[in-house]
Amino acid sequence: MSLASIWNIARRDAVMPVGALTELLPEKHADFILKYGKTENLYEYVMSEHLRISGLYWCLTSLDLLDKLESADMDLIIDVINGAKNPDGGYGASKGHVSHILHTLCAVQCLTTLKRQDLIDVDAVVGFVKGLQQADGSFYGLNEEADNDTRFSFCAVATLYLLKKLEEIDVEGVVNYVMQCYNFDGGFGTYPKSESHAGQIYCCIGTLATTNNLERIDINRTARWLAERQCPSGGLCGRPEKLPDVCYSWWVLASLAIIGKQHWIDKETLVKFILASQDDELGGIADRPEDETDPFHTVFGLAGLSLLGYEGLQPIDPVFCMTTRTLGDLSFATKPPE
Ligand code: 3PZ
Ligand code: ZN
Repeated sequence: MSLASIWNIARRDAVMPVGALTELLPEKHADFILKYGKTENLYEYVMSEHLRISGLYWCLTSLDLLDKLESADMDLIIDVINGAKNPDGGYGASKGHVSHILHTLCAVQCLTTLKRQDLIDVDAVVGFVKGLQQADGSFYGLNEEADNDTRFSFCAVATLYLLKKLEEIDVEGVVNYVMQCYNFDGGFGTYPKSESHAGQIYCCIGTLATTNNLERIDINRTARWLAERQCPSGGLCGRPEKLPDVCYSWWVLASLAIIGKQHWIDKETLVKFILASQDDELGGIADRPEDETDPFHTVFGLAGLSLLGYEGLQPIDPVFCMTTRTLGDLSFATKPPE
């Protein structure tokens, strides 16, 4: 017996339930998503107000993946998004909330998916995003809060890319800041010198891909860090010693797909892990088997299955987590690998 296999026994992992689901339940997931927006349940209402625009993005992209976009209530969604628009050019989580780069990206993603980019005041959004860039190239998430997290660099770059306005910011500055967060282990952290984390790696690789700078990293070293996140259950985790989670199957797998190394993880066991995280009664996908489902893990579970070539789902773009059909010529994706 090798030391590596002893280590694997001791490793933290999820338990795969006996009799777990092995087929996708697309109709259940469409029902779950469509019902979610309508529930007046207090907990969901409170959560959804602070997350409303990103929640809409998770729901709309789930429906787009399931080819059920036409069942969404377009007029209501557009009202909610327009209501979240602020005079500074950005979008808040919902009406009356301050503008944030994450919700601004989600608003642009939703309106792109609905083919209503015409509702965006492009110059105003560009002005808001430009105003968040700092002298070192990094981005704040919102005005008046000094936090230059690399996630905000990606949100800024992705927002402008989708509006074909990338040249409006200091792109070389963004890339230099992201490269300051590149670690010796091949990963990326939140700030210069901070620990590698899969969510941050996705954002930094997405930033490099969108700006055509992937050659700045050692692809094999980064792919190795990512591939090591697969647990024996098949699920992927976000950092060493953490439990696998369906949303990390997206952050890790999409990062590998962007750098052309998706085949470094075991496809069959990952598909099984995601399918086992479905709820066959309520619909939706959870972070791991037998947990409660939510729209966030539903969209990233479906998107992961789509990247893995699971049949019956629309092809997904690994950088933007939007369907390639929606993105058209804005998409980075090629065909899913066999
Ligand atoms: C979840 N947010 O801060 S959150 C999110 N998490 O807004 C949405 N995997 O408690 C939902 N964990 C569920 N629907 C969870 C979005 C987090 C991520 C928490 C999570 C996911 C494990 C613990 C951060 C893009 C945007 C935001 C995030 C990541 C990527 C929560 C806890 C946190 C949040 C929302 C609800 C249910 C849903
Ligand atoms: Zn998760």
